[in-house]
Amino acid sequence: MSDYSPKPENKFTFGLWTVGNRGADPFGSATREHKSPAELVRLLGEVGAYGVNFHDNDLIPIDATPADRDRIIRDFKAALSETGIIVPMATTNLFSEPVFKDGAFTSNDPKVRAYALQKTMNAIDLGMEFDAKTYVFWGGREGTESDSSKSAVESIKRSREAMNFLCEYVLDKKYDLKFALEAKPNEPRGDIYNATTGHMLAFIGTLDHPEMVGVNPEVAHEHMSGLNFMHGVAQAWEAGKLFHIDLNDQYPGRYDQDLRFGSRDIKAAFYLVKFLEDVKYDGSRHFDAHAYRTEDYEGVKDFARGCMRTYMILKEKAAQFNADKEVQAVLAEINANDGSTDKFFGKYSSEKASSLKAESFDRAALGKRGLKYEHLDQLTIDILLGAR
Ligand code: GCO
Ligand code: MN
Ligand code: MN
Repeated sequence: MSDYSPKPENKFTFGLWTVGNRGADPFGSATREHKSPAELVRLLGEVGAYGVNFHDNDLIPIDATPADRDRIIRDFKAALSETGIIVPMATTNLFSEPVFKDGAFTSNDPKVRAYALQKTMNAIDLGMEFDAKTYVFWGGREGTESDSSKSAVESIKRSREAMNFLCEYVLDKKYDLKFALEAKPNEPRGDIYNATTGHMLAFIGTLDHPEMVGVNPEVAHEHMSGLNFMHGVAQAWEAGKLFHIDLNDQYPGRYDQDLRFGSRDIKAAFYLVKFLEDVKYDGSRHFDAHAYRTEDYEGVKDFARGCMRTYMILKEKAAQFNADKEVQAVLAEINANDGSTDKFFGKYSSEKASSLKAESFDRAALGKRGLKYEHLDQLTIDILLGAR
């Protein structure tokens, strides 16, 4: 029997808001009692997680007194040192309070935009108290229901101005911190700006300090758009921008489900895990999901253990795929190269262009070749279903 238990090197992390989710939904109130941040850290310790992430107000309630703040931080730090759990990522809640009902950095009201910047600087300081290395920006309210209300161009400019300001803040304070931007197409807004990881990658290129800023793609957010998540992750990776990742699952076309990782689309989860392991991604594997509303805290532990276990099983399956002789033989055949066209690739020259234009290709023969992808896909399915 394989060992699927989580190891520190797997860097499995959970947000306080994930295992702390109390099961409320738009139609019903909480089904689980409140647990303090310190209690949640102990729960994470029990299931074998490596790290915990938080929004400023997951840790310190927005109206906490300085004395509350000190006590919460003291208890939280004690739980961290007791369990060995670290804080790799922090973020700001720029969505719960009514003040952010029309966005934070993109609000039409300059007072709201200024307050959002102030709140974020304070939240960055809080993250640095715990030595967080990545700071996530998820603009849940940065969008519209009606496009008569806000300018889409102005909103991008405002987002850019905010990111530039906050990058300078980090540089000014000499913090060792990188930003990771998380896209989502909708929910809670009707439509959210910079809707996909691809939009975010393009946006990052327009910032004053693009080197400080990467992305935090989330499975559910790309599946909501009907996109192939692994492709977005691969593009971010290739651009050197995969700074963090949010793992969960989601049926396309439904409400934001935040399902346990790998519980819906096993095949997509497999290609994702295989990708992350093949390229040796060494950042956090953050499970941004929550237990069903039906669960008590034992069920929350089942949920958290399940996220990590499925990842570990798929990691083993990826190794099996890579070691499978038949799979590798098909891949070698698909990628065969007799070298005869090598001279046409690489840097452009006008000689190369002329010789390529003079070359003749047997288009019909090239088009007739069967590629064996059906066979390869069935081999993959056999591996996933345990039939190989
Ligand atoms: C969501 C988002 C959030 C963010 C979190 C961190 O759909 O609600 O995924 O969970 O990831 O706010 O920035
Ligand atoms: Mn989400
Ligand atoms: Mn997320």
